[in-house]
Amino acid sequence: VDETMSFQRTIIALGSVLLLAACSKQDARADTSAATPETAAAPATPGAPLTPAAGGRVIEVKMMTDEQGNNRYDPSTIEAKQGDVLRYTLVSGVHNVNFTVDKNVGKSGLPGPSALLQAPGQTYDIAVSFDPGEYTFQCDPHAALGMTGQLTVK
Ligand SMILES: [Cu+2]
Repeated sequence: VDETMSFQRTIIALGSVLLLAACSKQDARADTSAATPETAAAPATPGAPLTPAAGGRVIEVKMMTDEQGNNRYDPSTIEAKQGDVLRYTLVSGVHNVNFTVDKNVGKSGLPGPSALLQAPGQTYDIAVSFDPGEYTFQCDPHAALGMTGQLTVK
């Protein structure tokens, strides 16, 4: 009787080990497949040049400090559709772009604030991949001086 019991225990223990091994193998496979698309979609460097989706376009938004000393985006009102690319281009001054969370309550997929652009000609690309709706963006150092913009995503 003792021998039978111990044999049964061995079988049960062996079964558990095999089950564990099968589970951990499956987990590892699931992790790999989940991580791959995310890695591929994320640009290597935030703001790095992007290619619009098929049928999309690049929309250039100039960032400048004009002759009168006004800090502004040109244009400051933009319409875009998902798949387009917003290309913020520094013309003069030092500026950034930040889609303000407080003015975009409830919106998902907002890009984070960009770094300050300091070299004329420098660009910062943002893929229009967020929800259709109205968005507000600003230059953080000049927001109080009115350097803000509106984006409508169709
Ligand atoms: Cu600015």
